[in-house]
Amino acid sequence: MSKLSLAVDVAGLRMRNPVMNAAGVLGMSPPILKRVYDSGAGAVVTKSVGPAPRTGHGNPTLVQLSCGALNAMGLPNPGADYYADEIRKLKRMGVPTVASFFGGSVQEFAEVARKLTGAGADALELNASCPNVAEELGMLASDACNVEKVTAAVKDETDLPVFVKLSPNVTDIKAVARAAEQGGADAITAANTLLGIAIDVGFRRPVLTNVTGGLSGPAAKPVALRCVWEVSQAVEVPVIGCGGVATWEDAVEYLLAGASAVQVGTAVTAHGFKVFGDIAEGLERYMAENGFTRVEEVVGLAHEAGRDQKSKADKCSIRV
Ligand code: RRO
Repeated sequence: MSKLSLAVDVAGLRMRNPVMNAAGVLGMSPPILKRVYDSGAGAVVTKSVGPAPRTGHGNPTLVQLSCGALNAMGLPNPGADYYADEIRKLKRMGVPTVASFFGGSVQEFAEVARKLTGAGADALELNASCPNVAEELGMLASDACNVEKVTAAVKDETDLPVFVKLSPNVTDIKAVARAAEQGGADAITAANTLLGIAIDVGFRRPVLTNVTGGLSGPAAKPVALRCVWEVSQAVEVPVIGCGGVATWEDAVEYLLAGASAVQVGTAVTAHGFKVFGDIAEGLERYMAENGFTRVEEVVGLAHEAGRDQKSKADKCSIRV
């Protein structure tokens, strides 16, 4: 009988287990991301970096809600050149690193991808879905044609695995996922945050300076899980689940829905760094108790039952 292993290979990124942090939550400082790795993550993901330094939106940029968090950071980052050095430091510390990035045009995406590849990242996560910017960047999320173009341009610049992170704020995420795959995406990350708003009743005005923000945490989980479910049916490449993962049960739900790995974001604020190791350990126990030896054996297992349930539900629905 083969020995149980949590190790996964997601589109060429080898990890000791399928748990990462989500881009943004813990910034990009090498010592902090090293701590994520030392706390049990299989790989780390940096905050999204762009071609030039950017301050982001003014405060307040984050609101804690009973159901999660709403952020409108506005892509603050020190620019790709500075970042490249930080990635080199992380790599010297032996941390498997996914560099998240964005651009304001096809050329900028390609240019940043080239710099991050040169810095030694293990994989790139192309952020096609920041909810907190106007201009063409904000529009990219729902434009399948541009997602394909940007992905293809990035693939021309790098031999690294490219994960394309999609937005849940679209009518048909399957179409955008297929476009990314067509452009050469090696994996799809589903999903970024949900557009939301919070209003201060005392001041009678929106809390966030940017007015709208991206909702993450428990409230986002069912939506992101549905995105993973749909995307994994629409594309051949692996899917990475992101949205409200806080426990090993959440991670297993994502695997059953079709994700090959998961990312943990908002839960780090509630549970601390130990959340990564706790999820990996819980997943290992679940696999042992249920007779699985490889993570891949769990991936997508709920789909067959889902198809049966759906066809029964469709038969029972009343036609008028
Ligand atoms: O920086 C942000 O405002 C931000 C980004 Br880049 C993103 O991808 N998702 C999000 O919720 N916030």
